[in-house]
Amino acid sequence: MKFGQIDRRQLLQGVACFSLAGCALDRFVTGAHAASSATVLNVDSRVLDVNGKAAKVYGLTQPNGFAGLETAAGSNFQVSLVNRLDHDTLVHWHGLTPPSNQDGVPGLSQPPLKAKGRYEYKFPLERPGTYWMHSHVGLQEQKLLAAPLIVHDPAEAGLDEQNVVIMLHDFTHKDPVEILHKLRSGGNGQHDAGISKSEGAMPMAGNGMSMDGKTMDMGTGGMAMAMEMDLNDVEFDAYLANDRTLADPEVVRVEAGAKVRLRIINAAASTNFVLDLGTLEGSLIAVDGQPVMPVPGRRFEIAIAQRLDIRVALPSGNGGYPILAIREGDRARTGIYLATRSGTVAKLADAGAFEAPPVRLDLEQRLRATTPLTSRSVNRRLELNLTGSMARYIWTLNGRIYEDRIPLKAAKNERVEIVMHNQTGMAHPMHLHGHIFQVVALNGKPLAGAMRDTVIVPPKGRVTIAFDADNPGRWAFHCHNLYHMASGMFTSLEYEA
Ligand SMILES: [Cu+2]
Repeated sequence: MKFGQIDRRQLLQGVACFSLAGCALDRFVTGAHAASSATVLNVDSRVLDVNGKAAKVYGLTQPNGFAGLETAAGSNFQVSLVNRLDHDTLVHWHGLTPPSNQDGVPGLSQPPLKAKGRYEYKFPLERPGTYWMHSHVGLQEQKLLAAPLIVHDPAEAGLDEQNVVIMLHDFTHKDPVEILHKLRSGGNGQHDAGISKSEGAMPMAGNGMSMDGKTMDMGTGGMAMAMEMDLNDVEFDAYLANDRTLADPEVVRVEAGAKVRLRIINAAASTNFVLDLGTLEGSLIAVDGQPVMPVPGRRFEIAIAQRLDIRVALPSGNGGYPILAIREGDRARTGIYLATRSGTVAKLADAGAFEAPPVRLDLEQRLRATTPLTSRSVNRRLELNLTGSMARYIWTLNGRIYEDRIPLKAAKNERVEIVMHNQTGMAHPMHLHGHIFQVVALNGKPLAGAMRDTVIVPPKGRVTIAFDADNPGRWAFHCHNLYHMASGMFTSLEYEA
């Protein structure tokens, strides 16, 4: 699978492009943006070598092997999605705001795409940014059914800046269905099925409400009802950056002194990371594709499903620079290298000396949107309790699993505010489909925070988001930890007629 590292200078010089996406960008850069036909995206299976062991995973590629899609704002998103598998799939365009019936969520937006079937998608692309696409069917995302979706900004066409896309995954050789089954059978079977050994103590269980409204028991470890917070509930075999581990990392060639825009996508099923730029000084310029007031730094939190756009300026001499992603609460890491043509790269182990802290709201509280929501009064306030039980591995919203949900309601043109209150011992990266929201309060403290589509709500924390109800339909609203979502932490936002 080819990930698109487009050298914009090559494009500007008219050198033949080496990927379809590059060609699309070239058309855009040169202004000859002719009426285009749909880009074919094939969902297929493929074999990936992970640390010397073959794994059958999914792929989401154009016919030339290019992973995902690069296009430009101001054009149409026009895709022909082809299912080359022998079973159902469906792909969600994460961060885009399509009409509801093109959002790719089975049961809410459209039926699953049958084996050998094809869906056509077409809607205007207004917002540039770093987005991604992934399956919303079963646990397919864990088997890498995901790809980058980059929407370039026409206003940035002349920038002398190299785009480098980095897509992160957590990887397991096990069957994710088996992992989920073991999580749900709970308790002491954790050591043999890819389940983390790190959480011996019980976390606090939700708000005492189970999905059937009865008081929730604390499971076998109830007497030890510790306040301990859980970080990772699945042990993985590897962490990938653009499908590769640090044993065989991608090396992206750059000019000495080059300006680089990293577009980092956390496509992991169940892992929050801390991004580490090493000796490079970065400037965070966008989260989830939406611009923020620049935040300087070398380490940045990135929760499941979030994206970071970071500008770095390389030193003038030759060199190699690892860009790492470290699993929270752990030393395990993955990454790529930026390296000048004669710059050497020293191999790094897949575990470093630095244990990344838990991903919380440290970065979030520093973020300020460059284009916040307009100032207006809130028409509707909703409360969403993040509930559940680690012991029984049932994760819920307002005490209910998806099948028993009471949809959140909104009416067109309302300003809606949702207070999310996490009553569990795990962090939950919450994703609302079809809208870009603003983070307007953290633990009750107001801020003019980032515009986003995914925000982490830490254990016992409260995060308030606001958005304009401008995209009627039925929308998914869920925790983006795949195993939490599959266990019930999923509701919908539905517009009143
Ligand atoms: Cu969750």
